[in-house]
Amino acid sequence: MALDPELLFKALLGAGVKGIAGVPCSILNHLILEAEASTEVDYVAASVEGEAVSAAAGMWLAGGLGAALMQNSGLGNAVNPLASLSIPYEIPVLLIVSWRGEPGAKDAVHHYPMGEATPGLFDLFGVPTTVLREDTDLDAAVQGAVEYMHKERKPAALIVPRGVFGKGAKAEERPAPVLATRSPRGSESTHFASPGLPSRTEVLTAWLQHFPEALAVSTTGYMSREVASLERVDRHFPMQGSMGFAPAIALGLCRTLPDRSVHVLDGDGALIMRMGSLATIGAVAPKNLIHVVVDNGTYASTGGQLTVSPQVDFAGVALACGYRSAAVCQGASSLDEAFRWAASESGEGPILLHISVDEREASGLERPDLTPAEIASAFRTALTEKA
Ligand SMILES: Cc1ncc(C[n+]2csc(CCOP(=O)(O)OP(=O)(O)O)c2C)c(N)n1
Repeated sequence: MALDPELLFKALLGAGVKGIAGVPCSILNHLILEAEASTEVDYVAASVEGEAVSAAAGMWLAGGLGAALMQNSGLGNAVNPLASLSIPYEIPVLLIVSWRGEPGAKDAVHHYPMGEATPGLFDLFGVPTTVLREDTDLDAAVQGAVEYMHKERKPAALIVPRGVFGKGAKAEERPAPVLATRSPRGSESTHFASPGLPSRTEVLTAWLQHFPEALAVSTTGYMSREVASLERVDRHFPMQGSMGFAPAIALGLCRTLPDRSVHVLDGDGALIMRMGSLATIGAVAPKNLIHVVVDNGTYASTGGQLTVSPQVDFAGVALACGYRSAAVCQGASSLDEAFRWAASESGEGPILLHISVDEREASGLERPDLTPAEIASAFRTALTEKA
């Protein structure tokens, strides 16, 4: 007899899963409908599978427990945050992955290569898997995976083959998308301008003065090194790895801690890599998110190669995606005014502040002394103690 997706959903709730972020697969449709309809779990429709893993990681960092749901076709999109965030930072994330193209089972031809590779991919990264079959005890499977995750502080995966789930009760209940309410807001950003651009150091120094108590996630590369060198506090998460997914981690924090103001310190290269996060954040619209983009027009951390950011109006894109307000700051002596604006808008987010900087770099930025796992632990403790 087929498994009931509602029972899997209940097993997830019973094991303490508080949030799910995912990209759909038809095999997981009923589980998603359960999650969307439930008030007991927070469901985030992610733009890409790596964003789902990163948002679920953010949920754990904020003291909760998150699951990332995806089709195995999207495993490739999830590998980077799995390999460079969840595993090295020891952030448990429950992966719920459908299994298209399972060897020996009938499926569309384009699913077979990934279907064959799927168990091996998890093995490569040392992620234990449980394949759900029709006779699986769902409570035991989910509990087992979650206990392992808590004990080992590692991700674990539930693999869902085609056909094991019957039709759930919620299939007809999803509300229709409300396309008629869309309104383009691309031209409403605020501008702060003055001669001469600041350096990243000047931006971060001003940011620390304006937001001395902020919780923050900073992006891969020099940004995280520089924040940590200016002020190393546990409520900053100087992320390395998972390039482009600092906003997704912050989204997970925002959903779990809706009363805390959460800042993202992003780079132009990183944001361009994962622009879909603007759409996800715009739709979820966390009021407590402040997204600061420090734009030097380059990938400074890898030697200063040019990005395509001069063509990109990040504030306009953010507004068009549903951010509540956005501003552009071009000028060293406009920084204070821009951060005062951000402070005045905080609580009415998501907001984005796009700051142009020149290419001056601080010298001798060291990597943090702590291991990634120690940084993640300290961050989680700082957030949960004060929440
Ligand atoms: C997925 C991935 N691709 C590439 C890299 C290498 N990398 C690390 S930092 C970085 C540049 C980031 O550029 P940006 O976000 O503009 O910040 P900046 O270095 O200019 O401060 C790159 C390409 C990486 N770590 N991960």
